[in-house]
Amino acid sequence: MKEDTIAAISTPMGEGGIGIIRISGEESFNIAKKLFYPKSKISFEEMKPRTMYLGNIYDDLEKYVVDEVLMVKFKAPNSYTAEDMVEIHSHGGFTAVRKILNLVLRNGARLAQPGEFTKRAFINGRIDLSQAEAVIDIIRAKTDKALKVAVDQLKGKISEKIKEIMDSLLSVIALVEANIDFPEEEIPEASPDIILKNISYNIERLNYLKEKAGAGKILREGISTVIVGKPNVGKSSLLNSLLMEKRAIVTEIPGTTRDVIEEYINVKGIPIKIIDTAGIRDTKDPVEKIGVERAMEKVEGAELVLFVVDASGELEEEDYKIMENIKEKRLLIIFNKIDLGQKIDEKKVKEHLPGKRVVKISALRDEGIELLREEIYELIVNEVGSLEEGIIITAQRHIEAINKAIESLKEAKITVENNLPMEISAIYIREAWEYLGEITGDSVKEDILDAIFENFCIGK
Ligand SMILES: Nc1nc2c(ncn2[C@@H]2O[C@H](COP(=O)(O)OP(=O)(O)OP(=O)(O)O)[C@@H](O)[C@H]2O)c(=O)[nH]1
Ligand SMILES: [Mg+2]
Repeated sequence: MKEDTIAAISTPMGEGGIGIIRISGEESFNIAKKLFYPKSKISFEEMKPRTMYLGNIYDDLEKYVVDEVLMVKFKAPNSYTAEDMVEIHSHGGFTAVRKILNLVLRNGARLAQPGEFTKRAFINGRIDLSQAEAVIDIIRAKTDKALKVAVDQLKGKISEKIKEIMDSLLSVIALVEANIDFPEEEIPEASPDIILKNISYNIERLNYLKEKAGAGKILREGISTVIVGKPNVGKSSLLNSLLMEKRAIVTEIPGTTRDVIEEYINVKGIPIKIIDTAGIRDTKDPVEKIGVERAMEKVEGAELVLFVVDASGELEEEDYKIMENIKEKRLLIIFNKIDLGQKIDEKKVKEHLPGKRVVKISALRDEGIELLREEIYELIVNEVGSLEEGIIITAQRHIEAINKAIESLKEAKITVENNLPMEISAIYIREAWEYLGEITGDSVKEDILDAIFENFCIGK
């Protein structure tokens, strides 16, 4: 089936040095030819692929030069989508790029859907599905480490591992089927022993990938971390210190922060989504009350809580109430305002929050912040394991597919152990193969595809 020709602006909206319009499909060259007039007066056909040419984009109806641009053509299959493609690099900004896109559309292209260029790269077999997904992870990576994991995925490292396992499963399926179809022939026997060995080995390999997935999810999505405490203890000051920026309003008036403030920080490669909240107390002020409710909601959903107390004062009723609410969470206790001397009873705090670590800081003077970052890192790495070596699965979709494949293989194992006919085992093994194929795109359904590419931006 022939695909139509699509076009979109691939750079972000707004002022910039350049803006890029991308065209992909059969008509790309024809459309570009009508609009682009090279300075060097050579014909469109004479232009070499993958080479930039300077020229003008000319509005053929209104008869005027829209912009001076650079144009490059890519001949199929050597392009991002594996189709004929053209990129027009115009001056950035709101008008020129849009105007050129409109010209391209008027001359026969249709506006691309989000992720459609990457989807075509997948459909045309240039990349597999996990590689296509990596593209969006690269765009969204919040730290260097997250970027590295996504680039590994783009290079196909995850698909490689998964395909190895799929091939190994396929070899057993083939063996079983050969034994069923040609029982008389001289082929290796599909003994229960061989099948069991294969299944167990592949379950082990999948479990290994799964174990590392916790770290992957964190690298991809970050850890949502809520700063809580009663009013005026220095929560917003702590947020500002961690961000190294005066992001939140700080005053000596209790109840300053009303709304929830969210920002990302990078703690040794781990993206931390840090959330400042309203100080928690009983209040009659209707606005502050909503703030307190929102703070409590954020604590519910948090993966890490930074509980801030004013170490220069005594524990108060509100502190006890908050501690009661958060004691089950992954948590660090922050003694703030340590520059004023420590008056708080450390033993009492630890009694109420057993097993949790205390970090002493002065948000005002930026003291102890580096130590706090270390503590955050240690806490996370201790629980999810190293983020360093090996292949890391990051996408929830992949984790689910691996889980389902493991379940199917376990079923297969049971059937072999109970001496059921080999055909039955083969059905389960094939099921596992198909689940894994959802990761690479070998056996993926249309609705899953749509859901994946919907996440992309237009022009990618
Ligand atoms: N001495 C000292 N003062 C601090 C420190 N951290 C914050 N403060 C002061 O404490 C006051 C309250 O700070 P905020 O950061 O606004 O406190 P908060 O917890 O966000 O307060 P609410 O938003 O009202 O809940 C301000 O006057 C800060 O300057 C610290 O480490 N030492
Ligand atoms: Mg505040």
